[in-house]
Amino acid sequence: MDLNNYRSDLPEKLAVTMAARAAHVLGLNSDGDVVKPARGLYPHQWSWDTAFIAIGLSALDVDLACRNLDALFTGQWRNGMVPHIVFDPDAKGYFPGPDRWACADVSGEAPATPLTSGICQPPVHAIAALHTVRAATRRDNSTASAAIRWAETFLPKLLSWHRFLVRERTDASTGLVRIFHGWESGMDNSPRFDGPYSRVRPGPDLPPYERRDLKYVTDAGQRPTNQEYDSYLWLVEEAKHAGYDQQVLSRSSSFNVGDVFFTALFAAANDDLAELADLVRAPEVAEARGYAERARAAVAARTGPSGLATDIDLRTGEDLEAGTIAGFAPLIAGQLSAHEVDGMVKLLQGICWAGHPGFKWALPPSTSPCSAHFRARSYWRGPVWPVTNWLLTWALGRAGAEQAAADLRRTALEQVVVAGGLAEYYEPYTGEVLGTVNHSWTAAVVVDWLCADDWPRPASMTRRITG
Ligand code: 9WN
Repeated sequence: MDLNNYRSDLPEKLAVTMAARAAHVLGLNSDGDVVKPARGLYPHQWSWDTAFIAIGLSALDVDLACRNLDALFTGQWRNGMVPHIVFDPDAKGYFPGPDRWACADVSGEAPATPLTSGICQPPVHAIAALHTVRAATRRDNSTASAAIRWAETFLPKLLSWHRFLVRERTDASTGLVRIFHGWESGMDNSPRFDGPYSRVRPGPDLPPYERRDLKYVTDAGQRPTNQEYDSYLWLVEEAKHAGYDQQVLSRSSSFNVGDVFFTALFAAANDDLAELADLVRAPEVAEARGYAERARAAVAARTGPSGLATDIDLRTGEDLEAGTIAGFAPLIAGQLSAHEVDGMVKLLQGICWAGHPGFKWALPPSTSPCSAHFRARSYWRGPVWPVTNWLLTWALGRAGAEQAAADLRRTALEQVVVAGGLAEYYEPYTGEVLGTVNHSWTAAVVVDWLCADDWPRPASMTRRITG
């Protein structure tokens, strides 16, 4: 078969090969039990990556999925925050590393071990936990009951994490989750944050540093700029200066954004937390439902007539209209009417998103090609990210838009197969692989997509991962 002309559904043999390859990538990126995002560029454990990785692993090895989530939560702070990075003491070469964050030195909330970063990332973990438990219940009885026992131990950690977001991060006036760093959104250099970053002024006392990311992605145009990195590092200094105290930061941080996408994921995660609590007969079902409703209402309040939602700069009150994938927050938050879902699907498939006539694949890019901020090769400013495709397929399926979910999933898989690499992100016009080429969350969502379609799964896939 000529893969360059490949346009139809994956035949079974190709699907199995692809799933095995994705499983192999997860194995390649593992250190013991822990699957890191990518060798070289990201050699530690990342927060929301781990949730997506667990979603993929749950199709292969439920216990391993649980162990990855557990490993991440060993870095949970006393105040409940799940840090965006849990550092592996043996892995070097990522900057900023634990010394630069100095969390345990300046905050009594941070664990002394493992060492972590001092910010967080979107709370996909409850979604991953429920996904994992559901995968287990489709297996044999002993896998199912082991997963339920695990969920009983994991639930208090999830609750403490969600309570942190409510108590320390929910902005009283908008109800949105506030973030103090673009890294917290997971969409680091998205044009969503151009306004807020223009107000971050790195001081002359910014300690010198050397970027390590450009050793692994040698085309600097695919990564954030040096100027952006100065702002990123300056915000770390500000957070350290505040002793990572969330209330101090809400007054002092020069970056303070009400993030609609983070808030939407928080709504969805609370729906799943409520379901998980119900499954293990815990009393916190109503509490989680309340958090979900409030987060969903906050997203709805930021949704304009187009149906897309807009972040807000909480320092200035400015609407951060930038035409990015984060606008689809209402779809992620869930519980839209059938009419609203239909509107979202039309937008998603329209010419300003997946249906742009110049695109190689009908997939939504991180920033709309109709936006003046669109850059086809630059990280979160334009490329297509499989992980956001997964979130959209998941949200569409949940909203009952099954055909749209299936179309998106099929096209996203075709892109990965034809490109010949499980890349971090892809160029929308050409489909070229960008960033790192063996990225774990891409591999994880591919495994989930393939297994969700009940394509056969060879036993060798599990062996490759568990060694
Ligand atoms: C900073 C690991 C992470 C993802 C983020 C993605 C990128 C880090 C970086 O990689 O961010 O956290 O160094 O660029 O933007 O979403 O979690 O895959």
